[in-house]
Amino acid sequence: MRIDFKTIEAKWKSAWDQNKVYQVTHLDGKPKFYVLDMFPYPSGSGLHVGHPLGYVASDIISRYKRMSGFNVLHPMGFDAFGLPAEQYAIQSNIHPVTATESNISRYKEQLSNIGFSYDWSREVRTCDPAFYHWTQWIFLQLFSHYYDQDENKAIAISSLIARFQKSGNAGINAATGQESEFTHDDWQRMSAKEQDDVLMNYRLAFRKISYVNWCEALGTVLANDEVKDGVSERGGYPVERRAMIQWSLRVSAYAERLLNDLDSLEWTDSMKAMQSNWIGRSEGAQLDFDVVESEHSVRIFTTRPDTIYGSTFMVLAPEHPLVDLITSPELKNVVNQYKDFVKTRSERDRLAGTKQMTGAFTGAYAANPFTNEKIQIWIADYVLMDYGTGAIMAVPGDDTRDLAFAKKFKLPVIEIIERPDGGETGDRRGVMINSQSLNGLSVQEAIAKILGEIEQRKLGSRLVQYKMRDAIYSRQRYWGEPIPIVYDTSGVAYAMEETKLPLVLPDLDDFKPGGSASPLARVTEWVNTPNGMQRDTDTMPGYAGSSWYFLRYMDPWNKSRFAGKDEINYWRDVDLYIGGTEHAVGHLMYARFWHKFLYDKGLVPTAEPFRRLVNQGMIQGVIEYLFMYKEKQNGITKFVCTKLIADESEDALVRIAIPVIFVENYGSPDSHLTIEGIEKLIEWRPEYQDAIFECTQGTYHQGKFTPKGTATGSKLYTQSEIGKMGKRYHNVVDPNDVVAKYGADCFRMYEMFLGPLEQSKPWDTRNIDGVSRFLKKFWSLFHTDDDRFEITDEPATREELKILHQAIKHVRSDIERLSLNTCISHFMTATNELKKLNCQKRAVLEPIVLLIAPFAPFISEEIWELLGHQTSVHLAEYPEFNPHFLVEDVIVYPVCINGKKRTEASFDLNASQKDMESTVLGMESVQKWLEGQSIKKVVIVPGRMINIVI
Ligand code: ANZ
Repeated sequence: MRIDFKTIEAKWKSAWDQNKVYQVTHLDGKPKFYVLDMFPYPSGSGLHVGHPLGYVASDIISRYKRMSGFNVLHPMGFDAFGLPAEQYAIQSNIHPVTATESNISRYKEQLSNIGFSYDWSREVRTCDPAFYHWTQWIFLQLFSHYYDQDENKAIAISSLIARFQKSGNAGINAATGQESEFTHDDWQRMSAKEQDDVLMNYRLAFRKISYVNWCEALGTVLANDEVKDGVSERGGYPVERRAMIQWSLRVSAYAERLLNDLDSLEWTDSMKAMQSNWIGRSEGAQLDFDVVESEHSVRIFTTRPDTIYGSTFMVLAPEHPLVDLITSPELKNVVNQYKDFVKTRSERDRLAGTKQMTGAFTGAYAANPFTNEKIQIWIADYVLMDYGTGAIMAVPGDDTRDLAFAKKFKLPVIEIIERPDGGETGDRRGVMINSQSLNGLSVQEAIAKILGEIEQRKLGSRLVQYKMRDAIYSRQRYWGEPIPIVYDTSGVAYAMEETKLPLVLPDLDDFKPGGSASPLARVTEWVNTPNGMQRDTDTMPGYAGSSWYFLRYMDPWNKSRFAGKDEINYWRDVDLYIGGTEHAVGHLMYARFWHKFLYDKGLVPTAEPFRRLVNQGMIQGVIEYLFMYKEKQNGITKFVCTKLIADESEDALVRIAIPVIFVENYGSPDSHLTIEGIEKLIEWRPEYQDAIFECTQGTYHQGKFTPKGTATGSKLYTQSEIGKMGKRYHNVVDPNDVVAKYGADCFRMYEMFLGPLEQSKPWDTRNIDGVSRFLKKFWSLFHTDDDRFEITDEPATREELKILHQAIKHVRSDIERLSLNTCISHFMTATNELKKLNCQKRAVLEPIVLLIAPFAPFISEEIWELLGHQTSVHLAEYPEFNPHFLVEDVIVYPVCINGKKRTEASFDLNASQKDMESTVLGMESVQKWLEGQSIKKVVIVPGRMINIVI
């Protein structure tokens, strides 16, 4: 038995294309169902078997819903702008346009091999001007709106300007960075540039000086979620904090709604938790501490105002504007040195823990407003400038970081809480002590009481803070959407005229990053507009296009709008979104924010874009790690290889996840490392160019690895681990290879069979043969041993129908739960059972083909045609489950003639013997045995058998 899957796949791929089987329109009249995959960025390495895991699942659901009477929108496209695409272009020295184009072709070829039911006519590419026209347009809408906290929505900036003209900014309750108040007179007196600066403090897309993650090697600013462990996520290059003028999006204005609306979503609890932690709502108070012998005061944010009697010093963020104003002259040098040190610290380092506290005393003092005690003002990197007010009252009595800091710098500690047994610092349990009016109260009571006092004495006010930052929106790179803003000679920013969009990215030969200015700044003829303005030269970040692409799929051809009203009102939102957890915050947060903004403008009908979200697990591969000790000698890094010993001190040991290529003993604890392994390390980390590699009996020196000794010597020690699959780990499996060997249906089913969708699991081809054998067996239900298609129109027996309906019941309920691996098991069981019965009946097998069609689209389509159908199986109706066939009180009786089984008959458990007898005698399959014979008697053994004696 052989399935010629290559021919079958080629035939149906082109037939589906030609007949537009998967194309949809919003005018269909059926209920809609929108199934979306997180679209890929087309990297140079193509897809590996891990990528399609989610795509296969969403395709099964799409096909199932389509066959269940829904009009299914199932599109695909490419997130083609952004750093990865550009890095690839730079590395391969191919222009991003060309590289992106060819990467997309490769992806499409790989995807089409797997038989997905995408409506390719709706494909979008974020780097296509027809698409980014609308990315730019939405950006301009954000630019021309502010967030009104009284109305709780975005409002046009023109109405804000009208209010400024009338009464200044008094009484305006907006999400803003504007601190000072101004009157209508002040407003009128401001220059155009000053007014522009004020408006920037209100706009939802705005420019300001921000502390950003600057990556010199990549030549751009990175978002927080693009930085991991102080280095860039892509490439692992060092990142430093730098103050730069940048575009940002005021996501924080939507923090409360982004948090509250999580309740309405069908997402996993862990995804919701990640979102709400990122938003990070904290209730507390802000209050002012006067700086002694100065006109300044320091405003702090605290979630624990109850601890104020224990505040024994203050800490400002080193970037705090007050630092220069209050530092005493003799400490200026120390303070400035410390500030320089902090510039090299990533935000992650700064929040890393209490082990290595650093800081500097400013020489200034503040007065604790409740005790009037004079306390020292310090600066330290554990206080961040862009959270709260950038300053804290330090309470070493109930805060671990403040305590570690106090211990290190010998600052006073006052115990303010008597903790119960087992109580811990900061757990908010216990009774207040040493706190005057608060003594004896619980933490909660004390917070309530002191808040009242703070407000009554006008020392401060209640404040809700969000950890979520405004998203930096500028990149100093070439491969992104140009920002459609122009500046006049005084630097005032203007939105480009909407009718002039899209602002097309100029075609540059030299697109490499250079310093802190974007490559676009080099194109003076593009920068200078005919009417004497200058264009913004930054581009938008990678997440711009992905923040709204799902709306474009609804109407990708629209030239006058981001998508037509009717189309949006029909498709509304995404019913099922499948993608990786790596987007738990970044993409999903930005997309929700853009959507809410569009919702405020009445441009989309729902407040949330993705109703149900499912995260597929990762398919993992085997990674080899190399263990080495790193030590510096005379300025040269030296790596000494050794076996990993569990209790080695972590500081000396570097575990470098390098792509090691093995020639022998693959995967054993002491595999050999080849010279290629070392070369890969240097390619990855050129700064180790001159490092010396030493191992027990071999040396690696300046580009040469000279094994010494015998064949058993010269080993570097490695360890295998299950981890990510990726080019950099040399463990990629190309789906094309699997499809070529086993066929697309087998590939799809095998990916699902690996385990529950949400779980991560290693790619392990050992069991793929099992799935392949199953498909052959399934095929053999319809074929004779010599491969002839053969099917009968005989009526199905009760037993066969039971197998069928058991399968329908389980598969239907498992699909709905997205438990796709168990569906495969049900197919296997049903196939085995029907094979045993030698069932070749259309009445049973035809519904089974329908049932399996979403999983194995090619084979099922081929068999469907062989069964005589002229239209696609994928447009047929999904089989319905009939409980009648599973009712166990129906008994299938073997009907025997003179003790020999000739046929079967089903009867209710409580059917009368008389009825059974007459029914059996009337059956065609019985009568042919009775012809010309006389019946002696009919013996019925209830529940067991019927025997006709002749
Ligand atoms: C006094 C205090 C006493 C605090 C105490 C905590 C415990 P969450 O809950 O994360 O919002 N803080 C405020 N602004 C900060 C900044 N810019 N950088 C670093 N830390 C900052 O944390 C709020 C608490 O973190 C605030 O409450 C403040 O320390 C600190 F027993 O004030 B607390």
